[in-house]
Amino acid sequence: MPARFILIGGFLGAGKSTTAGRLARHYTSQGLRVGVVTNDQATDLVDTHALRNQGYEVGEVAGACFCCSFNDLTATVEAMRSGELPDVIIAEPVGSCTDLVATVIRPLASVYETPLEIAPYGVILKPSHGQKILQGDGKGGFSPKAAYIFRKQVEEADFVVINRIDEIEPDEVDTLAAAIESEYPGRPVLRISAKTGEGFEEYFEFLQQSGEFGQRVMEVDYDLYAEGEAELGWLNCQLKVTAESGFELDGFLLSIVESLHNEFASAEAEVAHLKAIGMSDGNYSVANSVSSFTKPVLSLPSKHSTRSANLVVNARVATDPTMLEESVVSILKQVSQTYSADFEMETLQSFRPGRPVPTHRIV
Ligand SMILES: Nc1nc2c(ncn2[C@@H]2O[C@H](COP(=O)(O)OP(=O)(O)O)[C@@H](O)[C@H]2O)c(=O)[nH]1
Ligand SMILES: [Mg+2]
Repeated sequence: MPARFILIGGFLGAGKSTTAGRLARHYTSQGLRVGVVTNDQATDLVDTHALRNQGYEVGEVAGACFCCSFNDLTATVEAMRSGELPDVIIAEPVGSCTDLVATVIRPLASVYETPLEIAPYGVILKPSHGQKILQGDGKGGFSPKAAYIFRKQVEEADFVVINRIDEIEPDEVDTLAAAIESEYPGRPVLRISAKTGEGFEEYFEFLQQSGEFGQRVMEVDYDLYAEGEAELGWLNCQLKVTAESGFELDGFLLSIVESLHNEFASAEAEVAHLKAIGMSDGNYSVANSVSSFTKPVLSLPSKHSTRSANLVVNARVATDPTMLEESVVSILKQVSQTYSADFEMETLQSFRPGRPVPTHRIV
């Protein structure tokens, strides 16, 4: 049996990683071997650490997106389980990527020599993104170029998944589903909460279908796409935090994300995603902010206090990467001081994503 390949599309902060964890748990509980592949333009991914800490086999394609480092994607797939393919491969692309049918799915089907069974390609939506872009609601938050990428993501999907239904009223979900159906006819719309698990039975069933999926090749204006991606400043860093008298991991992480969130809100720099993971003695906490308009949350508390922890912070914000780096470093200093802790920066990268140049583009 060829391995089933499930690509989880969706914008930054849509809920892809949370969904990947839930799918992985589901297939693992059925006795299937699951491999997850994460992806980013830089190394040190919160997502990779978060999924590994859940006990999954995670391969990472770091340094460029799947489309631009296609051979790294296939090599990562090969390397999982020492060359023996898992039964299910769950892949999470970079949230600002689109054109994945032509540059990832089609090449996997026709260039990659190992046969894979391509599952229906679903794109996850965060309702507030959908409402802003497809229903034209609400203030700011999306530049026209970012909105272009978002729309293209939906256009190439086999089906669309409205996430976070735990947070919104059913009639709001209906309105959003109607907006998707009217703008993109023929895409089935599923409704889930990756947080509570609601709607996943239907999602699992949907993914089990066999057929000709991942075929919606589309036209993409690569200039607009590149400009949209380059509006974001990108930062990944890894650090070690120590405090002689100990510190609370949850509070520390949430303080970092909240302080960054507030700083960018006052600078009117739109947050696309801020995330931080803290790991210590087998415990881990995760904190997230997914927009300037929603409250930062401790997505995963550890209730752990420690004298030392390893942290990874990833920030994608519509601002200059130099300013982003200054803000992150200064907030890490402030928060450490508040907790009477010290930190040592181990790696730090900040940049604007370069123009996407896909390895293959099969139309
Ligand atoms: N309330 C709620 N929060 C969610 C849901 N799915 C994801 N989140 C939260 O949204 C944030 C971003 O999720 P993540 O999976 O990292 O998004 P990604 O960037 O698409 O991978 C995290 O804080 C998650 O805990 C959901 O269904 N409901
Ligand atoms: Mg993610």
